[in-house]
Amino acid sequence: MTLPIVHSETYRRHHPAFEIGSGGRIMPYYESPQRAEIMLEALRATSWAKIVTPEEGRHESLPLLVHDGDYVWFIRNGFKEWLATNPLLPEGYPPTYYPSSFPPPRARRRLKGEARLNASEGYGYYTFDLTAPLIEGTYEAALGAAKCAMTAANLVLYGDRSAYALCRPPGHHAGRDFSGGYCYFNNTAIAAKILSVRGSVAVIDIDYHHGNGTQDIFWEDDRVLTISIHCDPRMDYPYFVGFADEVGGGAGEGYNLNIPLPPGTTGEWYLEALELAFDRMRLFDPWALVIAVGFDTYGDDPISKFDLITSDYVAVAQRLRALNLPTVLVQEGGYNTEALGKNVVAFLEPFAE
Ligand code: SP5
Ligand code: ZN
Repeated sequence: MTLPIVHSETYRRHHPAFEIGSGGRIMPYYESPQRAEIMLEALRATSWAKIVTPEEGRHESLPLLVHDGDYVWFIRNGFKEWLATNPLLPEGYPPTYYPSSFPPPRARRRLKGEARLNASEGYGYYTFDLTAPLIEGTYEAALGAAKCAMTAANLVLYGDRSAYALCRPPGHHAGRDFSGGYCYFNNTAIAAKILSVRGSVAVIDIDYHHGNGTQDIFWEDDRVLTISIHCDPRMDYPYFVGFADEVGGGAGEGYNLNIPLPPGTTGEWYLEALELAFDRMRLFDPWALVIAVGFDTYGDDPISKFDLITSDYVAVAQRLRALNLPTVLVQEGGYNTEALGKNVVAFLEPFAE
C-alpha cells in the first residue's frame, strides 16, 4: 500500500512574523512552517506514504496556467521592487511587504495592467486582506507549492490512482489576479487545470473556508466543476463571498456549487453536505477529482468554528474514495499544529493502495 506524497523544502522560505487580528492585535502567523513540518513528520512515520520531490525544472510559467501575467509578475518581483524604494523598515523581524492602501470599489478595473508601475505601494491592488504579505522567500515557496500540485496532477495523469501534494503556502483563496487568506498561487486550480487536458474535472473544497480563489478562476468554465463546503460567510472568513447563490457565470453558469454550513457543524451534518456535493458531481461525470483538503474544520482549530473530530476525517475520506475517481489531493488550511499530524494520516490512509 502506498500513496505518493509530493513535498518541497521550499516552504521554509515563507514565514511571515505575525498577522493582524481584527482588533488590531498582533497575533502569531497561524499559517506557519511548523504546519508542513508536522504533517510531513506524521506521514513519514506511516508505512504507506511514499515521499517524493517535485519534478525538476524552474517551471516559472506554471502559475500562468491559472493567474494573470501582471499578478504573477507582482508576486515574483513586488517584494524586491518595494525593498529597493527604501521603505521604513520595522525592527525585530525581517522586511515584510504589507499593502498600505487598496483601490476603492469600482476603481480597480481602470488600473488593470498598470498597477505594477507603482510596485512600492501597489500590492493593495493584488491582495484582498492583510494575511498574505510578501517576504523575501514568498515567491520561491509559493512556486514550490505550485510544483507539488503540478507533480501530483502529473502522477495521476500518468496512471497513479491518487496523489497528495503537501502544499505550503496554501492556495484556494488566490484568484486570477489576487492573493489573500495566506494564499498566493492557487495550487488546487493548477492541479485541476492540468488534469483538464484529458476531460472534465471536479474540484471539491473541504477546507473550513470558502474556496473563493478557485471559484474565481473557474467562474466561467464548464469543464471544471467547483464545489466548496464551508462555514457560512455571514459568520466567518472570507465574509463577502461563498454564498449559495453564486453558481458561476457565462458558459460556467451552473458549474459552481457553494454549500455553506453553520458554526458548530458536526461530522454527521458534514457527511450530509458531502452527499449533496456528490449528487451534483455524479451528474457532471468528471474523469478526475481534485480535493482541496483543510483540517481547519477540526473542533479544536484555533481560528474556526466547526466540530469535526479525527474519526470524521476517516469517514469523509472513505466516501470520497468510494467515488472511485483518479484523485489529486491538495493541502490547504488547518491550524491546530497538535492535531495536524493525526488528522492528515487519518484522512489520507483511505487513498493509499
Ligand atoms: C487557507 C486558509 O485556511 N486560509 C484561512 C484564512 C483565514 N484568515 C482569517 C483569520 C482570522 C483569524 N481570527 C482569529 C480568531 C482567533 N480566535
Ligand atoms: Zn481554511
